[in-house]
Amino acid sequence: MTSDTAAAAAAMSAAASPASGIDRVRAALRAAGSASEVVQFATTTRTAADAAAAIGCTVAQIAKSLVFRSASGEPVLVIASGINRVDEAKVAAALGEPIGKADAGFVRERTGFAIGGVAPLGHATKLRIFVDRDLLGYEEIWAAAGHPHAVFRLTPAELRRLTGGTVIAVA
Ligand code: 5CA
Repeated sequence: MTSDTAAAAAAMSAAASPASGIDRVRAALRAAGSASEVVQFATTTRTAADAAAAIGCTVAQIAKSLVFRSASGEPVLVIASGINRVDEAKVAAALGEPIGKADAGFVRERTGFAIGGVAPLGHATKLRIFVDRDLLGYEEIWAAAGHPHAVFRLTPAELRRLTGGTVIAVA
């Protein structure tokens, strides 16, 4: 299978079965030796504000996973504090090439997750990852778990370890 075919298959299975995104996150957590548990809510956790309201934490403690597309067409994941607006110029400077917003199809194809449920790990393809340094200031943070009603709790140190992301100022 080519990597394009694999990405398309992962994207199709993510579309066909909402639970598969959560399963993929759980599997990635276990494979990395994390004991973090996925928590599902009846209410939506689609946005950082929704997630914070459901969890009962601050919006700043939500690690939102935003997908961008580099000028050369590669996926770039920026994991940012829920209160920060990502400055594309700062990410571009760290990456070494311009980035732009990714559309919903590109996000699904490259991560295997639908927007609103993009997790920081368990992706369908390899992504270049940057972590917002502001997230390091919290004892615990929460991230999407592959579905717009699912999240998991972790520490900033675990986020760095699980993603291998480069810590930068994104805002
Ligand atoms: N589950 C929550 C909190 S963990 C979550 O995923 N939040 S999020 O901020 O990471 O995801 C929502 C983000 O998806 C938005 O901030 C926005 O950047 C992006 N988004 C929303 N709609 C679209 C769209 N139509 N095309 C591309 N990106 C979109």
